[in-house]
Order: sequence, then C-alpha cells, then structure tokens
Amino acid sequence: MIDLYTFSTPNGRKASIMLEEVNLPYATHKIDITKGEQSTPEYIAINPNGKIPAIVDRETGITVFESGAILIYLAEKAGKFLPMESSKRFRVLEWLMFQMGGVGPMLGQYNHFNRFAPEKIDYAIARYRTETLRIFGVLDRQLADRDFICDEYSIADIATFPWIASYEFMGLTLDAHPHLKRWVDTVQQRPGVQRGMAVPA
Ligand SMILES: N[C@@H](CCC(=O)N[C@@H](CS)C(=O)NCC(=O)O)C(=O)O
Repeated sequence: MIDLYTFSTPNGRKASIMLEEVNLPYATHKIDITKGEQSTPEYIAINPNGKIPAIVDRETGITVFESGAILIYLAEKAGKFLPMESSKRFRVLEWLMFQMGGVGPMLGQYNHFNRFAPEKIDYAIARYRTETLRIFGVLDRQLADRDFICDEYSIADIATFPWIASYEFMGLTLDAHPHLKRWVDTVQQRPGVQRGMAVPA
C-alpha cells in the first residue's frame, strides 16, 4: 500500500495518474495547500520542501517527494512506463527533466502572474507567456511524427499531461499546435488518466 499526499493541482495529478495507470493500491491523503496544510511539522517530516505531492511506500518504508522522483520510483516498482534499455530510458528521462525544469515551472509562473498575482506586471506576464508558447512549440515538434512524447506512452507523457491539459484554464489555445492538441485529446481518453485527474475527490 502506498500513501499519497496530494492536492488537486497538476503536480499532484502526475502521481495519482501514475498510481492509477500501474494499478498499485494507494490511500489518498488530501493536503489542502490553500489552508497551509503543506507547512505543518507532520507534513514537513514527509516532504522537507513543504509541497505536494509525496508518497510513502508502506511495503519498503521509502518516502519520496518531487513528482519526477515519484514517477521514477513507481515506474521501477511497477516495471512500466520507463524502459530498461539505456537509449530509450534516457530519452524518457530527458523529457521528464524537460517537464520538471521547463513545462511545470514556466506554465506555473505564467498562470501565477497572469491570473493570481495581486499586481499585474506586464513584463512577467509577457516573459512567461512567451516561454510557455515556446515550450508548446517544442512539444508540438516532438509530437509531429509520433503518438507519444517518446514513441511509447511513458512517465514523460504522465508528467507533462496535467500541465498541458490546463491550457484552457490558463486562457491559452492549442490552435497553433495541432500535434500537441491531438496528443492531449489522446492521453485524455485513457481511463487511468481520467481517474487520476479526479484525485483527490
Ligand atoms: N517540483 C515540485 C513542485 C511541487 C509544487 O510546486 N507543488 C505545489 C502544488 S502544484 C505546492 O505544493 N504548492 C504549495 C506551496 O507552494 O506552498 C514537484 O514537482 O513535486
């Protein structure tokens, strides 16, 4: 059994989609980040960075924070969505790192400055919007001649999907990125993705 500490955000949904996709039993613990529950001493003991998601694997006693590390841990535990063969494995890991260092932070900052910042800072909005659209372009080119980011469905797709799927919420369109739009529509059809996106209830 795995304990999943999460909230209804793109980073949290990466972990719940993965758990649903590999069919591992898990218990969801909602950490309401709007109420500061990520900063309690009990939660900091699980994730020293005080953010969701985190998991505790009761079987091994291993605790993992950072959604990318969680995906790698679960892929290795389940033997799915992260190939063993080096050339394929590092292709998946490089796109996973691209998500962790690029897609998540840039889209997150764009959404923050565009939607939530108390003060409208045009420079910040323009900077992160430009970078978000550039990232859409990178993914669109990668998906132009393949169904999934690394040919076969992998943790690179699982990490990237919840962020790109929120494009309408962010007030953006994928009209200029048809391959990325087709990929969103395809991944969205997967039952495990639909179940994972609904966690926590
Ligand atoms: N790099 C981290 C980012 C996690 C993260 O930013 N989580 C957000 C929700 S999506 C959070 O917990 N925010 C609460 C806070 O910043 O206090 C990961 O991928 O796990």
